[in-house]
Amino acid sequence: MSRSLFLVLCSLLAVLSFPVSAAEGKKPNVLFIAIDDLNHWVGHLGRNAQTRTPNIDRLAAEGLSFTSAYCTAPACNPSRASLMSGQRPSTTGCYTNAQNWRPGITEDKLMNSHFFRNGYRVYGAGKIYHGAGDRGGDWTDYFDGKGGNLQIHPSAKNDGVGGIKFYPLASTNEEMPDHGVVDWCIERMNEGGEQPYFIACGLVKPHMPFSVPKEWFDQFPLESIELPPHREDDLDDIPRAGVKMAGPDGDHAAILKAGRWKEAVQAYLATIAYCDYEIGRLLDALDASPKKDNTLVCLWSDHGWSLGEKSHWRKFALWEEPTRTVHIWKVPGLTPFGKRCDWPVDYLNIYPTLCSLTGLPRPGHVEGFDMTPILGDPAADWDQPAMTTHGRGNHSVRFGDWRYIRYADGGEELYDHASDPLEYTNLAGDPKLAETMADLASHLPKNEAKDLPGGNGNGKAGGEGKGKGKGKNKKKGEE
Ligand SMILES: [Ca+2]
Repeated sequence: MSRSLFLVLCSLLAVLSFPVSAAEGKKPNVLFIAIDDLNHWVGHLGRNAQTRTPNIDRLAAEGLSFTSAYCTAPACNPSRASLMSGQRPSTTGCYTNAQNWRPGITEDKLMNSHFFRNGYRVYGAGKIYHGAGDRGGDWTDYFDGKGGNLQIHPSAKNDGVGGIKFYPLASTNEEMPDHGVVDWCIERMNEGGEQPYFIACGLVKPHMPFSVPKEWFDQFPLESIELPPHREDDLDDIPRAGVKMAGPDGDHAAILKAGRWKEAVQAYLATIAYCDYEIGRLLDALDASPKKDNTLVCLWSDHGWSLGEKSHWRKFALWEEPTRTVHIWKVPGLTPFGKRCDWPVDYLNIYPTLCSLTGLPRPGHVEGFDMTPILGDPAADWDQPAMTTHGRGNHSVRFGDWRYIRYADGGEELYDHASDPLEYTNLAGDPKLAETMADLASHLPKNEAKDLPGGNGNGKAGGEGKGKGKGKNKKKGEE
């Protein structure tokens, strides 16, 4: 055999044996894409027929997309602190945006610290943790991606309705903060060197304000916009604590009064389309990279978003819209092309799965489950529930066809996704389903960590302030 043929065969074997090669010291690179406030409105999930996400759909076509992926907390700060530490909010006490997670989570426990201490070049950009400039743990380098002054387009009526902010920009794509974040990540991706990389690229769109260059709004003419499916009486069968989370007298009443529901939907779709464009630039760069075949991609968004379903807006609740997200893995040599996995999963599984795929030791504090078997075969057995917590004592369990919600005051909801995917009919009062509810409830956390300082964790208040924790500011200063 000629030497060159031998080398070709060797390199072919190395590619084919990935991710097994991780155990042999040739660790894969990790491209970790974090999106902010993107719910399940991506093309390939089919929940919203008008959304345009060709690049996210392309990644799904090249890998495995979870159709029932859920955040562990429906707010930026607790969701990200949980995902990056591998611990539930009920373990750490970080339940709200107003809390600093640090008293509850030591920085050596963070995923980026773990990769850094195990030989990776760990790069972060944009929003990985909550809050501008918050970059917990160890990083090789970090780019905060602060943008310049963005200009509102003259055609904008104003900046939105109350706390729901939406308007087109006169600025260009290149002036958007996410653009700089993606540019910086592409530069890191193209650096030489043998040391594997972990690039955490944190985009801040489609988070509010739903404001992107006007060209993106123009792709979604207002007269074509359809409202998301909803029922005006949907809250009638929901317990008091759930109605309080929905807050129908707040954002939704204001949007209805202003008559601008469709404009808000248009703006969210425009902002999603812009976000997808930036992700496309990142994926194009990876495709052109010589490290493409030894780089795994993990894409997630920190939680979902409601746009008027259950008379609710934003995240901060336990139903399908605020908790369900887009979650895609592309692992060369492991994930099948273009497959879907319908098992409910939550983001606690990301940390242990990344450890497994890269051959890193799994730290003892990490909760959650290694998803490697279902990444390779989405039909393989999986018997773990997905769980979401919003404020101390309020939880949602997704398991099989069911969603079970229990609030801190004992209020309950039960939905059968096989017959009611939009969660219109609360079955919690049906005595025939008492055993089902008890089974689902058995998965709830046995301990509820006390709230960390800085914010009321009962789900009623302090969820959105920037460290102020004042209940009266509930809908202000969202981040
Ligand atoms: Ca209902």
